[in-house]
Amino acid sequence: MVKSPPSPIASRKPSKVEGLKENSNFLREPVATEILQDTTHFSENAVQMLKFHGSYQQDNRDNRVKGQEKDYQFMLRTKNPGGLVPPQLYLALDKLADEYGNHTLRATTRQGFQMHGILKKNLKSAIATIVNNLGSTLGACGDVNRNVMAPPVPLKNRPEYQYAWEYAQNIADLLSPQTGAYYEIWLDGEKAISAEENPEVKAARQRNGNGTIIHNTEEPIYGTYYMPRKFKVCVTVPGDNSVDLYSQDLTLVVITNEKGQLEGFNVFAGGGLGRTHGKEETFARLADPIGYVSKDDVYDVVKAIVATQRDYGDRSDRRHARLKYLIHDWGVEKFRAKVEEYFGKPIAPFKELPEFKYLDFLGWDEQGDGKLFLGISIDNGRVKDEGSFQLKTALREIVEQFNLPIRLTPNQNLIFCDIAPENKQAIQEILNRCGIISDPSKIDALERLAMACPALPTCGLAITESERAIPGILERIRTILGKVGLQNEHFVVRMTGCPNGCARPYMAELGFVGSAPESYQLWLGGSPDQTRLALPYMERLHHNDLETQLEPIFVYFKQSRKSGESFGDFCDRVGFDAIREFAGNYASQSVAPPEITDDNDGLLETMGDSTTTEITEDSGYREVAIANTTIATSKNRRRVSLQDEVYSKLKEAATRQGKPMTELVNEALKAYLQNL
Ligand code: SRM
Ligand code: SF4
Repeated sequence: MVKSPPSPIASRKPSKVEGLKENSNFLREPVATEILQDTTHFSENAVQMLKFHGSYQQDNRDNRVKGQEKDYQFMLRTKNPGGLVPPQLYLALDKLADEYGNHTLRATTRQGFQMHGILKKNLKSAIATIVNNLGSTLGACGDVNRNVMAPPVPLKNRPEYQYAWEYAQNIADLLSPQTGAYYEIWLDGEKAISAEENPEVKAARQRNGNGTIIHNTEEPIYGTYYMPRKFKVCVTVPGDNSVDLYSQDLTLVVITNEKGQLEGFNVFAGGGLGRTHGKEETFARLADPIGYVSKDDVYDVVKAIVATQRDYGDRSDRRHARLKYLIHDWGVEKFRAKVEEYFGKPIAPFKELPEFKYLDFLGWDEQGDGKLFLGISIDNGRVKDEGSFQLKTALREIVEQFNLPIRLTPNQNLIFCDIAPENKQAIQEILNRCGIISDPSKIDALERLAMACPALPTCGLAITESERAIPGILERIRTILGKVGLQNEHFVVRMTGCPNGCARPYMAELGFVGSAPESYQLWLGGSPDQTRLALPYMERLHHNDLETQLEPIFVYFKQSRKSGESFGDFCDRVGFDAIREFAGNYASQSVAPPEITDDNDGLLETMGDSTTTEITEDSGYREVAIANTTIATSKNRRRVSLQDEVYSKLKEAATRQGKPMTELVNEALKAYLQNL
């Protein structure tokens, strides 16, 4: 029993966000007041509290113009335990993306959906629509338990997978904020009809396990101050690391007996990836094994871990507030001992587990009950229609016609579940018509395994490009591999626009972490199954230097790898000193410089803080790159010369409209060409 748990904000000077939580009346204010105001955006204080409701205030950074108001818009994130998206919710999201958003949906790295580009005036209607269609955004962001992850594959004949789904849902319910604020603000006080809560979960929430509960508040588990920081949980099964289990605050691994009956859970805690460049005291950390609990005790141990972090987590420095720092500072023994005080008994020793493997479940397969599932790869999670590639249309048609539930995967892909075999052909025809590849062996393996975070233009924290850059970077990596005779090689590449680690780059075999405009910190040595942290090999790799830097490493890999050894395992085994020495002595086999180096001797014009338009000067003519605005799509760029006079007018119009010049040129040309 914890005799007198400390007041969560008693220790050092609490951070500003702690004060905002205290004054929010359980997440109501200032959001409730400001949502009624006819403005384009919320105050800074309201923005902090809005996160708990599942929304971020953002602005389109491509459209920033000095001296003008930002192009404010909102991101909404759904919470889908185990990635489950019922068909009704999917259709509602698809429609909302067109009505209020930017016509795309984005499957996230934690099995949720994000929608970007929503205006403040439409936020209430969008959230209400989501809730009325069996979804929720409550607690998708903010200092609470985030979406609970679980392996997405619907293997109906593997009971451990069913338990993982069940407990992911139950733990999400257990730790869901109890405040009425969400329904008051977004649904005028009407609680949406949702499935009856599991009575066991309800009882567990109220049970006063040795100080885990805070009495007489709207939030029995969280109390007035909620958590010191975000808190991330996953539930998985032995051997299945589709969830990146070592990167979570709390991981439960289902343990069954020989008959497939649930016995209990192994518990890991203290994983987390966010860090800040140049601040050694922030770091990515793998979760530690803590022990084993029987199934009857699982809610109490979860509450005990949450209470330990709630009461002892750092509330003065948000950079040091995640559970990983508490465990790092205390050590596992002290942490376990404190958890046991809240838990009321010792935690049993960890049960032996088989090795964890990364699995992605793409393509057609049987789910073990006579039905089929279909895993579809989504590049960086972006569901959109573009030219002959009509993914958004295909997914909508499939859900409309066959009413299929979806499981989002932790790798930004999705799985259609419960497909009657007789519908396979019709579904395949829709995919073929919409240009969607369903056979995973036909997808480039680098692309299949890769992930990138959204970064520019929506993410306010992005230092450089990620989602828009990775296609070009992967293609260039593929070219280098081909050049050095590794054409069939593949490994896990992940990219983020800043060190926060949203696409979990520190677990990749080759990680790119935005460190300056157009530059990335390079991380090497993670394992193909995401069971080991990578390490920073290079602080700042300008994208132009990709070939020069990677070619020697790939050549060394080719020459010195053991049979069947993966790229990440190789880098980990030989170590960075050896790689650097080899690279230092390496005479280039002259990989052709990428087109972009030739392109880049022009002047880069920046709007706001993102590079948007590339222009070269040429005696009386200016050249404007006609394509997307990113470095990586440069291979798709075509250069067109404009007369000075036209160029000046274009520039003026772009400034006036707050749009990049490339966008205006593309719009104008499209309109003109249509009429030809
Ligand atoms: Fe993340 C902040 C996107 C998974 C670590 N993350 C953000 C914000 C909200 C930016 C902001 O604070 O202004 C990003 C919104 C960008 C945009 O325009 O949409 C953002 N994070 C994402 C998503 C959408 C990336 C994706 O490619 O899918 C993921 C949403 C998951 C979900 O559905 O809940 C996402 N973020 C992650 C993960 C991976 C995970 O959870 O498995 C991490 C690393 C794991 C971890 O938490 O340690 C992650 N995001 C962060 C951090 C750093 C946290 C830290 O401990 O330091 C921030 C910044 C912060 O919290 O201050 C952040
Ligand atoms: Fe934004 Fe950084 Fe997360 Fe990418 S990693 S979405 S740039 S916060």
